[in-house]
Amino acid sequence: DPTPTATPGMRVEGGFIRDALNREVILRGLNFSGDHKVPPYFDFHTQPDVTRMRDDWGFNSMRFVLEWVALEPQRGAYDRDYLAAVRQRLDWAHAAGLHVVLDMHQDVYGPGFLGGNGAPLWTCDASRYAAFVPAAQWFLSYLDPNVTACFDDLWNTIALQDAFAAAWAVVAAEFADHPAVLGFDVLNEPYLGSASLDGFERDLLQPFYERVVPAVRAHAPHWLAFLEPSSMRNLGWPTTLSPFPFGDVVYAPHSYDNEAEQGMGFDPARRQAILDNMAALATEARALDAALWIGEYGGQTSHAGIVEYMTAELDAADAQLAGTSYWHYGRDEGYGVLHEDGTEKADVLGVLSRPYPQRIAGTPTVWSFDSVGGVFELRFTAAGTAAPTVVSAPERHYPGGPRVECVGCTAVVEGNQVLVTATSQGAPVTVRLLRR
Ligand code: 9MR
Repeated sequence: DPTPTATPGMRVEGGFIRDALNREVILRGLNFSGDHKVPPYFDFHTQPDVTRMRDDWGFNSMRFVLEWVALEPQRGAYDRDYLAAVRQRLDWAHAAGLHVVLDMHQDVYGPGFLGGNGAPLWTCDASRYAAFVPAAQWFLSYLDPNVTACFDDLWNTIALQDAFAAAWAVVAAEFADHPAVLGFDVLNEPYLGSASLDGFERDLLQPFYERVVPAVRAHAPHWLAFLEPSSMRNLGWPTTLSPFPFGDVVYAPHSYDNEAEQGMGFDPARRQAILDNMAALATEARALDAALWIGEYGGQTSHAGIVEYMTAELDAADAQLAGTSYWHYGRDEGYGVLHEDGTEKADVLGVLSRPYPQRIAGTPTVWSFDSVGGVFELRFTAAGTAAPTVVSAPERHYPGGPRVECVGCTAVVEGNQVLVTATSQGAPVTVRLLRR
């Protein structure tokens, strides 16, 4: 199997996720969100919707939104039906050959705050929910003093952190042996509450991660830890996280353009800022001895500049040899890749579904994709000649399969994948995919 999806043997080393054959693993995929945030905590997806991610679009992974409130609606009472429904979707992912990163999601703390999701009601004082006044734009609700107070409680109450870790441990015990699960994204967009910009990550978030990750790994020792910086990173503040006392860490920031997030569309003049920020994120990942994976990037698909915006994001991720997960696999007129009627948003999917190396058997130096000419090029130094390098070559860019030029290698096209074998160990390899 050229693209094994079973997780045993996956680890992080030298800035990359690596498989059991020591190949770099590059994740490209979509977020499963939308109605994952609200009861009954799943969206429209059926098994064929999962299968098409690989077959139609060439993705190899998904970030799967979990809700603490769904898992533990009452303190200490875990919802087994919820876990069973999650398992069914993990089974679909595995059958489709997709890796899954489980994400304990939250926006604006929890559903106690209108428009929020994540933490169960019992985790904060009811008076906080009652006094909350929602802001005009959902993310501005973070500034409400009651939301801040609940986050402050979380960051300063060890018993609450232990409850959060215990909930994660239930997930880990349940799915430790599930072959689709690659790892866990401890908490979506951690918000600093009233802590200082400088001190939050160092004094509160870092110890929180160092408490939760071992609790999860007590049950699922091989799960990679996908760790996000403070949500202030989205606004451009560099992270102050420092190397962790455990390994197998993937740095998991998000990449958004702030003006686009505020609903103003994307000004193509901001392309360079996306590239520069991605380079800074890669530097931060290296300092943490972590791989880099952008757990969210995405935009309102009907707003101006969406094609330029998403092209900039993927060009930037390619330049840093990073993984990505688009926000989101929804059926809506917002960020979703499908319209409300279920048809594809062809312009957006035309950008997202593009060639990338899924596995690299060697040391990658560079890859890039010219979406206008349809030319993909990957260069690497071959580690050996046994396991193939695998390149995703989506049908929409290469109808009938790509034409392949190989220097220092041989290539076989199998469906929408190209399997590349180096002719000699240590040799420089160049693979080029071209339209027929
Ligand atoms: O796209 C999502 C939007 O429809 C919701 O109203 C909002 C609040 O739940 O969340 C948006 O998704 C955000 C995600 O949860 C966190 N990172 C930024 C995403 C896009 O704004």
